[in-house]
Formats: sequence, structure tokens, C-alpha cells
Amino acid sequence: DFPPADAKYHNYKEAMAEIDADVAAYPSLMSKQVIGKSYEGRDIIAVKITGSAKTAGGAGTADAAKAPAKAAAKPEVLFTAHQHAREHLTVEMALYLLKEFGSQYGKDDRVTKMVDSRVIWVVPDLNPDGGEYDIASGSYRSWRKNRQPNNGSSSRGTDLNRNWDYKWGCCGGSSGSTGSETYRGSGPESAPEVKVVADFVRTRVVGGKQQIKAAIDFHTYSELVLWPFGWTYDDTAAGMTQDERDAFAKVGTSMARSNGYTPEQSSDLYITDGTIDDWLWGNQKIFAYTFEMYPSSAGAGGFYPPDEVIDRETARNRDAVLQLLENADCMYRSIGKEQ
Ligand code: 0X9
Ligand code: CA
Ligand code: ZN
Repeated sequence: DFPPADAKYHNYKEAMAEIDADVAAYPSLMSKQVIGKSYEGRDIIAVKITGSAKTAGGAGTADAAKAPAKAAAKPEVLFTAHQHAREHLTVEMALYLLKEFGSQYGKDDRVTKMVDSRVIWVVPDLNPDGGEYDIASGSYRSWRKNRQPNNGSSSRGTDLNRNWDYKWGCCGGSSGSTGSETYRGSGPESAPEVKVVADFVRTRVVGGKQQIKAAIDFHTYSELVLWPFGWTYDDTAAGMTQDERDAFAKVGTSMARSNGYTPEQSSDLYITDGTIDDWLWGNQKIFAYTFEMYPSSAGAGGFYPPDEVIDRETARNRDAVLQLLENADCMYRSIGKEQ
């Protein structure tokens, strides 16, 4: 388990219990679904959050009554956490979002409006096996990958954030060696955890249209707001027009102003291939960001900041998350090109 000094962090069982308690406390807003299983058989779950209030053009409005088939669907937004085992603060971020959306609904205007007008998906733990392995001995192991064995190797694990099916292994931003911290796996989506979440995202294509419009994948650390692409240094490329890049940068920079992070294209950090945000954008046209949370440096706690910072460092992203939700219906509005 977590060392006693960090007992406020939630291990897998505690996180699941907390989520069940939130769903039980706010049954009209939240529901939980098991979207699949990790390599070792742990449930990977998604929590759906949305209010019942009618929104413009939605079911129940005059427009909808006249043409029910054309009732506007609520834009959907996805928040994911814990691809990397040792980045435990990201699970706390997901738990914070559930608590905040549940407890502030009907109290805070921005939260109420977004919960009513969006469908919010939270996948709080993409790598439960790695997370549990990292804390199992009672002292941190600095584990990053999942816990899947590799054929012909004694080294376990795939880096989930190099295993997504977009330009997988294309560009020197991952490794083909099983022992590497950035091992990309034997093929795209070879990690069951990535397959489960990618399949879930694909189920949100309804009538040929991806319902999820925007996303944040939480990591630690460095205090960054990152946008695609990671596979190329170029700002624009096949699959990224100037307007798309500008909308990414505009909303990303504005989110970063609110939390004090540094905004940049993900390849400004280093080249990566097979990451979730490149796949969500390149394959699904979802405006996907990566947040690297607290701290800013290794010296300030690295992957293991003390549990005393959890409340402050999760609430720090409240405004940024609301900003993404508010922009999700039309990201191009941010650059004055509503379409
Ligand atoms: O290397 C990663 O996967 C991320 N950093 S971490 O320290 N959390 O491992 C950064 C990924 C940046 N690139 C993209 N988001 N594409
Ligand atoms: Ca402590
Ligand atoms: Zn990470």
C-alpha cells in the first residue's frame, strides 16, 4: 500500500470505493460502467456524468418536438488518468472531478451549466495493475508501464502512452526494446488497457459522428499543458490544419493561464509516438490535451509529492477543466471561426 505518510492517496480498491460512494450520492447525475479489464483482470471503469436539465435543441424543446431525430446531442468530454503507474496524483485528479461535479451541481453556476449541457466521461485509472505494483511493497518502485509479460523477455510491461494506434512507432518517440521504459508493445493496442479505452472511445461514434469533442489525459509531472502532435516538431502536418493548431494553442494557452502551467506543443517537450492525444486527435478528431501536473521538477517531489498537496494541486485544475468543457461545443469559437 502507500507509505503511511501518503495514506491520503487512494489505492485501486479505495478509489473504486470512493467512486461507488460518489455514484451512490449523486445517482441522478452519475453512473459507472465497467468498460473492460486490465491484464491482471482489474476492472477499468468509466463514470458518466450529465444532468437531466434540457438544453437548447435537446429533447423536450420545441425544435426537438418538431424534428426529434435532429435534436442536438450534448457534446461529450473525456478525462483520463493514470496511464503511468507512478503518477498517482492523476487518480486523485479524477476523484476530485467526480466530487466537484457532484457536490457543486446546483450550487455553482459554471458547474451546473456544464454538467447539464455536456456528457462528461471520467476514466480514472487506465493502469490499475501498474499502480498497485508500484505501491505493493510499501515503498515506491517508480514503475511506469503496465504489468503485461513480454514474449521471450523477462522484462514486463508496455508503456501505455506509446501503444495507441496512430503513427505507432513511427518516429523514434518510443522503444522496441521490452526492457525500455517507453516500450511501445508488440503492436498498436497490444496492451489490453489501451484496447479497452480505445474501444470505449470508438463506441462514442454515433451515426458516424464522434460524440467526444475534447479530452484531457492527466500525467505528472512538469506543470505543462500539451497539445498534439507529439510525433513531429512541425506545428501543422497532415491531420492538423493551421486553424486546428490555432484552436488547440488558444484554448491550451488560456487553460495554462488559469493553472500556471506552461503551454506548448507536446513535441516541444520531446518527440513521442503512439500517445493517447495523438490518437484521439489524429484518429478521432477529438481536441485532446495532456496535462503534466505538479510538481514542476524532480527536486520538488517528482512523481511522489506528499499527500498534503493533493487538495491544492487537484483544485488547481478546476478552472482549466471548466474552460475545456465550455469550449467543447465549438473549439473554433476560441479563434473567432465558429463553424
Ligand atoms: O512521456 C510521456 O508519456 C509524457 N510524460 S510523462 O513524464 N508523464 O511520462 C509526456 C507525453 C508528451 N507527449 C504527448 N502528450 N504526445
Ligand atoms: Ca503526508
Ligand atoms: Zn505520464
